[in-house]
Amino acid sequence: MSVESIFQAVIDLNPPKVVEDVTAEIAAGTAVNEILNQGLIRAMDVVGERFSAGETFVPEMLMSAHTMKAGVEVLKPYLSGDDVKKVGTIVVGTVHGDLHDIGKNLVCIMLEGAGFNVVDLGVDVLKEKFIEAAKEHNADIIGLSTLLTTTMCVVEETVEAIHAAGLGDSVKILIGGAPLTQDFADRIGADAFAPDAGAAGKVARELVLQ
Ligand code: B1M
Repeated sequence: MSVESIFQAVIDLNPPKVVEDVTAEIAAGTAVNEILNQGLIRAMDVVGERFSAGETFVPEMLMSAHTMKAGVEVLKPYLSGDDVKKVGTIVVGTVHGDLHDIGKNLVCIMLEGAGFNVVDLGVDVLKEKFIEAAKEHNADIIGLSTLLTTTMCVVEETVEAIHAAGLGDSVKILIGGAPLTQDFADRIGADAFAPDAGAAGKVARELVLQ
């Protein structure tokens, strides 16, 4: 049992072993961030590299996602605190055309931990849906996630639509996901960029408390 064995169990596509090892590492007092970053997320990076190299295919990526989710479920109570006073509401989703949700789900967990009421719209979310949900829930922030370079333009279109709907003054826009950067956020007129789930919680708090 070790963080290394969690990493290996994700690579081996073995959810029961991931659950067993994550549970054991928590009991042994290993830092939750180490389990997440060095065990689970590092394994997804290896899966991605193998996919790029043509060594694995979509079914394996799908199974690796399922395996990682089993580990995240065990970690979830340790990532978000229940007793944090609510600081605001954030509507979050993966933009239209993109089905990746593991990173977005982690971001939602960390935002809850940072004190937000989180409205998770899921994946493949149309720009109109973000606007409608932000109005309905009187959101302070809209969070846009994407993992594909091909859907970066959809993030830009969604930001434009939010501004065109007149929400830009009352609702801040936070973006994140592997291909996105602070430069990209500045260029498209988003209010903030967060490189990872931990940073998303911190940046979102800064946006509403500033
Ligand atoms: Co896909 N996929 N995938 N995939 N997939 C990537 C992203 C890829 C990099 C793999 C590769 O080629 N190396 C590549 C994208 C290349 C590119 O665009 N440049 C890719 C591709 C090409 C594809 C398909 C096109 C493959 C195909 O069909 N030919 C297809 C696209 C389908 C679609 O979306 N329309 C596809 C499909 C899939 C699966 C469905 C099989 C599956 C996703 C299952 C799921 O999510 N439920 C999948 C997977 C698992 C991956 C990899 C292997 C893992 C993604 C992941 O979960 N990472 C991925 C390779 C990789 O990431 N290394 C890959 C772990 C996660 C914790 O990290 O999501 O980056 P991440 O989230 C981080 C940060 O980015 C940030 O915080 C998170 C936590 O710290 N963050 C935010 C994310 N959102 C944020 C929002 C914020 C703030 C921070 O504020 C709102």
